[in-house]
Amino acid sequence: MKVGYSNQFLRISHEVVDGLDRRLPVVALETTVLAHGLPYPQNLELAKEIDQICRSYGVVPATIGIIRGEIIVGMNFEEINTLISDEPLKIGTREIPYAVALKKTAATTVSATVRIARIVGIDVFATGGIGGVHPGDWDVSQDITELCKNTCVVVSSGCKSILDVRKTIEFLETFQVTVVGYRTTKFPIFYECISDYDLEYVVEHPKEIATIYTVKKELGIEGSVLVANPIPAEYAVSESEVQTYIKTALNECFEKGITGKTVTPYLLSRIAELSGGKTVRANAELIKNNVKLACEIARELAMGQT
Ligand code: PSU
Ligand code: MN
Repeated sequence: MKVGYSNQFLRISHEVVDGLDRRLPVVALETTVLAHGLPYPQNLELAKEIDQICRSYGVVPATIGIIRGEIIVGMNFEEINTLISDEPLKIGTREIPYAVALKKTAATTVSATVRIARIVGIDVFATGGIGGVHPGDWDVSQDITELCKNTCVVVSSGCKSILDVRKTIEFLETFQVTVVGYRTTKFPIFYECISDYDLEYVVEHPKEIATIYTVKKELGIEGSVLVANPIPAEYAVSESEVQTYIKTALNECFEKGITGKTVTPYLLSRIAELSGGKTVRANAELIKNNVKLACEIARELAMGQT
């Protein structure tokens, strides 16, 4: 398909088409974190705040999701509201064809969002945390395989400590994902900005990230640049505190027989309840912080093109 244009399965909003045509900075945003990661109405409020942040940077926001089989790039609030209220599926890249063909409503995870962003030609994507390697039986997120295949700048706050963080970092290496810490030498673990996991490659400025990405793209080295951007310290929740909530919630999963991809949404909602909303606030703040950095990178990339 021609980059930047809608087709029978995929509709790009006029604003995003215009942004891509004029080579304005555009940032892709996912919908799983809204639909499955945060409670209502905080998720809709966050969507509005993200939109405002993007606009304050002169960036076109491109929220991606699927409504009744139609892939939408550049969802408006009404569409976001429809999606989150419609008990959407949570889909990765491999489920995109299923959702479209069977006319499902679906929230896109990191993998599906990066793939759709690539299809339409968006280079920068902001999220909360990426999926990775789960502890225990084999369960490795498609996010990692997508990041190794498709070229995009992905700004995240690392991954949650409910994952096996060390194995996730090793998988990122095996699959040749370029990982850089933004002003940090530690791989962030979502709610907490410091961790026991060292990051070797550190950048200090959004322009450096834009250049790394441009080099990767120009040389044809497939795969993404994963930017590890820690939660602002004032909103961090200590890992020891988070661990107590996780322990309780995991025990409940075991007792209730909750497995597979419903585990993370269950853990997130229980951690939110057990922390009295503290983790929800942290989640929203780290996403906003990632959106800001993504906007700065997108602006640097756009400036480099002219
Ligand atoms: N981690 C979080 N919050 C999230 C997710 C992960 O801290 O909302 C979502 C993202 O959309 C991510 C997906 O791409 O979960 C990974 O799911 P799975 O492990 O099922 O691949
Ligand atoms: Mn999985």
